[in-house]
Amino acid sequence: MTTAPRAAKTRTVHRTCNLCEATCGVRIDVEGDRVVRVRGDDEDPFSQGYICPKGSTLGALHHDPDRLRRPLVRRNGRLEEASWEEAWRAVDAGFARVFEAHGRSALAILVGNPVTHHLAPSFYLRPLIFSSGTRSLFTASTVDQMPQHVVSGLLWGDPSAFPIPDIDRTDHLLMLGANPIASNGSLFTAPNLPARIKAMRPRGARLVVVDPRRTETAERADEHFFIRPGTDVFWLAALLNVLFAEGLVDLGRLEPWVEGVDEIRALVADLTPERVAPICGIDAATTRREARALARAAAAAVYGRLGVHTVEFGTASAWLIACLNVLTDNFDRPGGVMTTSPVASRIDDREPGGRGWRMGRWKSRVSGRPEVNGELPAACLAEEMETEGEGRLRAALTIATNPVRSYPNSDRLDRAFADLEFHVAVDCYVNETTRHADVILPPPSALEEENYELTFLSNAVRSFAKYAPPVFEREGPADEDLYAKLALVLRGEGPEADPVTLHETLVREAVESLVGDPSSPIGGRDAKEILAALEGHSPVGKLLDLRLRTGWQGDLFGDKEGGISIAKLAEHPHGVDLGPMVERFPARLRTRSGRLELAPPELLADWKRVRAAFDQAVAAATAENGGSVEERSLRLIGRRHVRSNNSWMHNIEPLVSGRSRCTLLVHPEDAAGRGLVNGATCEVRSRVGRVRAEVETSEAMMPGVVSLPHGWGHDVEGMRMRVAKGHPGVPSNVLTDDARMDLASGNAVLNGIPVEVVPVAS
Ligand SMILES: Nc1nc2c(c(=O)[nH]1)N[C@H]1C(S)=C(S)[C@@H](COP(=O)(O)OP(=O)(O)OC[C@H]3O[C@@H](n4cnc5c(=O)[nH]c(N)nc54)[C@H](O)[C@@H]3O)O[C@H]1N2
Ligand SMILES: Nc1nc2c(c(=O)[nH]1)N[C@H]1C(S)=C(S)[C@@H](COP(=O)(O)OP(=O)(O)OC[C@H]3O[C@@H](n4cnc5c(=O)[nH]c(N)nc54)[C@H](O)[C@@H]3O)O[C@H]1N2
Ligand code: SF4
Ligand SMILES: [Mo]
Repeated sequence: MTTAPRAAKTRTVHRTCNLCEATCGVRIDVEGDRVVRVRGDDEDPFSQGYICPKGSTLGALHHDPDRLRRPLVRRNGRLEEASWEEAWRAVDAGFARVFEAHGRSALAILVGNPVTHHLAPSFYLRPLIFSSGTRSLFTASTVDQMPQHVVSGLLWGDPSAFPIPDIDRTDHLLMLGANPIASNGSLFTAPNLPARIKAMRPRGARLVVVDPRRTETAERADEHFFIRPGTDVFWLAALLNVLFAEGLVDLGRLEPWVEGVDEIRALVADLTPERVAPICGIDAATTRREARALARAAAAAVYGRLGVHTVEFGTASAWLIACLNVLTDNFDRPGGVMTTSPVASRIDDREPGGRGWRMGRWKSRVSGRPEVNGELPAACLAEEMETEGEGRLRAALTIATNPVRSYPNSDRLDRAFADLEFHVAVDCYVNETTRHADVILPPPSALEEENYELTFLSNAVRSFAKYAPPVFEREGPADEDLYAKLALVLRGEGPEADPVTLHETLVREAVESLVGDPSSPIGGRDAKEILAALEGHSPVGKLLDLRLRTGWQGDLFGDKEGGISIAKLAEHPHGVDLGPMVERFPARLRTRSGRLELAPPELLADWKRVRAAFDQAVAAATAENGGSVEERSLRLIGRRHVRSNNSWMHNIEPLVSGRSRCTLLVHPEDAAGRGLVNGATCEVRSRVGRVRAEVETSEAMMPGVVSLPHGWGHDVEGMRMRVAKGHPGVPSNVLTDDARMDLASGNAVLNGIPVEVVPVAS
């Protein structure tokens, strides 16, 4: 045994946890090549020492023996370890075969959630997709937040400018369909939300939560209202109705810039709190009180997230939420909702106006669904794989995604994957999806990479920057080498192609475009000088440094003393805080009109669908038989738990130990009416599938609503995740229906699924 004195070998590093959107600072104690302890970083000014149970397992993830370190290649039907050379030859040959037989449009590229937590994909995915020549791109966005992209794109012309609730300064936060105590926030990066929420009450601010389950967040709120799943859009309309009816509309500073107020008034004119009450389950007096509270608060924010986006009227809901914020003078105002000013971005606000934003530049082959942000709906993937004809998807490149657990109607998708001719996965596990792959290329572990949460620091309530170098030496290629090589192989340059060629091109092009742009802060400078200043960094390091140094807080390569660069951030291992969100409108408007378009034609057109559903719901509610069978069925929603992360962290023992969390929550009255017993097994049936789950009766559920978490169901042939297999749970997306969609954005419907629940005889 070589047990040197502990103190001599221990080092402590600081970085940002990359597991969810919260960007918590962590302190990692390392001995040799082992992580011995992960704690919250008390000196991180943004997260202030907070850490959740997932963050503490960063070491366990790195050391997980099931995490892939070498490529796997299918030989005689079985995935076996191979050299990188062999893996690249197999990738090249497989793609070439498919392209020759069916053309490039036969390839689907699927991108999942974890890519947003790594630097390389931020810079390399776009060239990779471009090299592939396919338009069949699917990402987690259409099982998540696509409605918000559409609303941001159409209303203010920038699909990635999200309205972020300014939690630290608000007086009233109305939160719908979000449970940040479990999720730690989404499109709302604010580490340590438990403390931020707790800080509201002492300063007299109120938190109101609207959710069909009395969640962990609802428990901490001043008020909680149950709402029937999928009906938020009607309730939001009723809030707007009250604002108009009671003369509470106030556009404030942005008044000269807002278009479409009369259209919104007309839209909601007959949707009174009284009319929507029986549909939503929120009584009229409460609705009126809440509308007045929003209008009267010194600063209020309305925030809706997953539970209002992943429903049939996700876009309409996101739209009305934006309208509420604008019409109560709470848009782009401290304490309301604001857009962010990320350190790694320029602030190009000169004057309102721009090229606008549009969707539908191409359509999906089978159902004709429009692209949004260059993507097709996840809910269309299976039909695109199954349906014969020109353009049928026959191959897949899956990158950090587990669609067989994350997408709706997942059993159908499982079969479609099994039937593909070729599948390459970039993934660290052999899981429900990657077990179908012909080649799996493992990425480096997060601790082997540089760390800057580029995506989520762009959605943060404060302008914050934090950079950390890798903790450990890499065992395999860098993430950017992997993406660059994939791009080159897809382009047809063969398995020997050298990624360095793409690295150099990307950096050179990025520099040239900035120095060639007179409006850029380094416009007119010498490209050679800038390139020389970036030397010494890795390829992604160069691209990041360029973004930081030309950002609004950047050092402009010597022109601004004390400005931000990687070198500067290296002097501040706990991060640099540059203040709260700031007002950016009207200058930030990028619509063609240069106005804030509250009533864009695309959304007015979609409203017909909303109205039809409302009229139908009213008819059903007043029908003597109590409505159609569908109306009487239970509605299934999901839920998150702080020890889970979508589908992939169940292989870490401390996160799954103890009682199974994958239970069907049922209100005791619903249970009694159906003979369901706490702890017993039931069968949950939907239009597309059925699963067996353990019943857990809970008063926290709204009657008529049941809840099953997603991301479970690990007991399948061919998976190589030993811990997860011992805690399998059941897959909820077997029940979600790919025929339902938020048609305005293509987003999948994952909440409010009609289900029947019956006891299973033991
Ligand atoms: N019913 C229901 N379904 C849902 C949801 C829901 O609430 N209810 N939520 C939806 C949402 S919000 C989302 S974002 C999606 C998520 O959908 P996905 O992104 O498809 O799913 P994840 O479970 O995050 O799977 C991540 C995959 O990346 C791999 N991975 C982990 N780290 C890395 C890495 O560093 N590099 C690479 N290359 N791979 C890595 C994991 O092994 C896993 O295969 O699921 C959606 N599906
Ligand atoms: N611990 C943990 N953290 C995570 C994740 C995780 O899996 N685990 N996933 C990450 C990802 S990818 C994302 S996108 C975020 C999501 O983060 P959040 O947006 O906070 O999502 P959830 O925690 O799923 O909360 C959604 C809430 O919507 C409610 N809901 C369902 N249907 C409706 C409805 O029709 N109306 C209303 N008003 N409410 C409804 C549900 O009961 C649930 O409480 O979390 C991220 N953080
Ligand atoms: S809340 Fe998110 S970022 Fe913070 S420690 Fe947990 S997983 Fe990591
Ligand atoms: Mo997500």
